[in-house]
Amino acid sequence: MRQVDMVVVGAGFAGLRTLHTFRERGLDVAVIEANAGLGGVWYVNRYPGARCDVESYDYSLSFDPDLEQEWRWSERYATQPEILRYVEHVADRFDLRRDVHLDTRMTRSTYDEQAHRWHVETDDGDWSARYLVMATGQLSVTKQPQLQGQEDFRGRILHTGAWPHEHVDMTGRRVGVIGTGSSGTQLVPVLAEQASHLTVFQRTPNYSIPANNAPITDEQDAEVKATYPERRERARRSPSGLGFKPNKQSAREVAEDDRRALYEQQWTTAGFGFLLAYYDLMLDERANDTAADFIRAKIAEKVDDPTTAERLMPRGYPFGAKRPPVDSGYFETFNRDDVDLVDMRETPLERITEHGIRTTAGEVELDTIVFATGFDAMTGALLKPEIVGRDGLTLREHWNAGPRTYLGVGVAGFPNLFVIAGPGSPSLLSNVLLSIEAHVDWIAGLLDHAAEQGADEVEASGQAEADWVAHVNERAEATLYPRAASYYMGAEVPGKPQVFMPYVGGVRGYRRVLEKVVADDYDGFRFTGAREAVAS
Ligand code: N01
Repeated sequence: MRQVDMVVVGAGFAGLRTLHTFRERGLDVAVIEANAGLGGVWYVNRYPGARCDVESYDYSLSFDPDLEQEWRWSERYATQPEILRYVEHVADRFDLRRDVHLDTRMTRSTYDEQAHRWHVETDDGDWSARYLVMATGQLSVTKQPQLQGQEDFRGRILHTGAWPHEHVDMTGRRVGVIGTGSSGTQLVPVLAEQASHLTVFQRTPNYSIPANNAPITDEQDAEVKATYPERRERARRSPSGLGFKPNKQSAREVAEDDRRALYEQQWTTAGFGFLLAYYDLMLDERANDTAADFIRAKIAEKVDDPTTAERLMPRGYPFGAKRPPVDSGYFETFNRDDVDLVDMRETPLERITEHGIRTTAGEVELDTIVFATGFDAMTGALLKPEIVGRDGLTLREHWNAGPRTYLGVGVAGFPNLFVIAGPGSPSLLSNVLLSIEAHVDWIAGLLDHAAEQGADEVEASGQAEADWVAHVNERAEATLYPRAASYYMGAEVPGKPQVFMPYVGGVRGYRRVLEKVVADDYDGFRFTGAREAVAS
């Protein structure tokens, strides 16, 4: 069994940043990665049109000023290949590859209460480590629907989150896409250019915001790089980690013309930040309605056929309660003669057939079906391997009513296990790269504190965890977020506990919580094991 100080699971941004940080602090770190390459979700999520919906300058690592200065992003929203090149560059620049074990899947990890160490089992041998860090991402286990008749289909079935590495030529093919979240919304305009005919099967329409993507000019690049520290600080102090200053006005207290003018301006500039046009969009249903109405009117403007436009208009849940896609020409794609929309609420899918998809309105013949059906979000990758803590309790058992963490970082009963951007932290409600870095640095401080105490065991207390879970729920209940069947709520996987998982308190508010915990000597964590360790 190989002995290290820390095993990190996952070689995406979170895993690589963890490796770098703890190696710099003198720990012997091994990263276990199931994929054949670095990059986590960006390694597998390579469907045509895949790109980030956070601006490139913000969706990048901030720990090294030279790295910030030397990397040149080409577009406002980077494509998946560009992000992957960046990951590779970071790995080479900081010599990270030598501690990453690719093609290696963790299958089970068990905490040894005597030795205060994790026994990490993989399909390529075992490891023993003081610390186990789950850097497995929030959207890394794909949700593969099992539709009736799927095995009968003679064509090809693909998933956006597990796209083949070789080029997939869709030229002249009849393609069907199921799923209209961020992935589907990005994929559809690109596929429409290639396929001979595209049919989009929609279950729930989405409030998609235009990306207004554009190449980055040299002047813009120089401008950002001249003030990068300020930009980073703005992001850290903003609610979402995107640097947008929240508008302190209510959408309801402004004149209609002023509101429309602001929405117009946000629509053409802000991307995801549209959600922050007024502070109460996610707090007050009537405020939210003003934004939802604006977006529906935009859809009506963009889509020529009124019936299709009506079908594409989201209704019945608040704007933002499902993560809004950020698109480039999604709605306009339905003006093409070779693109059809099937509304599965009107004409439900009956089954997959040999030749395509049959709904109650008849059969659509297809050569390729693409599932853009998303992920088992936030808990999928954490519960896939078996993680066994104190007294033989598994994480799955501990989380059978939904994920329970202290601050999204620690789990009671699972000493020396840390989650990066886990449930109970801003995670998917934030610029996740910023949240990843904040967690890695915070855990570094936590382990320094443990070392100062002479403790070799750090564990969230059951009370601190229970209080935090209650706080996370209470904050979510005060918003409109729980009013949609979203993956934030665990609604994406049948049978998954319906609990609001990310922390809605914002990056800035969450950072204050973390600072307070530090000021209170890491209140809520137990530091133990020193005497036993010294004695043994
Ligand atoms: O997944 P989703 P995604 N039958 O869960 C439908 C990030 N991301 O891969 O809403 C029929 O959002 C489902 O319908 P419904 C980003 O955080 C980022 O698109 O459940 N339909 C929905 O339409 C994003 O939010 C980027 O009714 C089924 C869709 O499939 C997250 O990843 C790019 C179905 C799933 O949407 C996930 O996005 C891509 C079924 N059985 C992704 N099951 C960027 O950075 C599911 N659906 C831009």
